[in-house]
Amino acid sequence: MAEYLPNPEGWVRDQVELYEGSGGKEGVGLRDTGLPCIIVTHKGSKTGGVRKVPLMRVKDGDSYVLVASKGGAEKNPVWVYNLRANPDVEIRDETTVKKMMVREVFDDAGRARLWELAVAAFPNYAEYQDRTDRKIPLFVAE
Ligand code: F42
Repeated sequence: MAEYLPNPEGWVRDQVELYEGSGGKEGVGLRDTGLPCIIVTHKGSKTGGVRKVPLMRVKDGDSYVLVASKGGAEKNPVWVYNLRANPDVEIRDETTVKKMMVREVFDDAGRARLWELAVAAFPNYAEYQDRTDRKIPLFVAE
């Protein structure tokens, strides 16, 4: 079993610990918005350690859309490179945990459809995209 390497960002780490520690019964909502989040457990591309990131829950049927917005930061979140290197993930959605595979979506039509779902689930994503020059990476977990 690889070692769990907690997220260095305090509020994110606290959410992961509450969410996972309660078996998905607590800590599901994003701070003041209360909008639902999922936890994506994956492997660090350099350390090989277990990484856990909370993301907004964006569903496309039984699949999840993972939006690498990082609040509109200039650089991609590090988990993007982890997922590109190793697409095997485990997704916790409240009390349900599933092993899934991710793939990045590059084509314009595919991205446009998923982006619409993302903004419907979490309207701030639109503002985050306006804030940055990078094209926010999108992954589908299925
Ligand atoms: N971030 C999003 O991008 N999209 C969302 O929808 C989103 C929602 C959300 C909801 C709740 C919440 O609590 C947080 C939310 N976040 C969302 C923030 C998200 O959870 C991440 O914290 C954020 O995207 C930043 O991701 P990051 O991978 O850049 O994380 C940083 C803080 C981090 O953990 N960095 C580590 C560090 O030590 O600095 C590195 C982690 C890592 O993966 N290291 C790799 C390894 O091998 O272990 C190697 C790294 C390398 O150098 O290549």
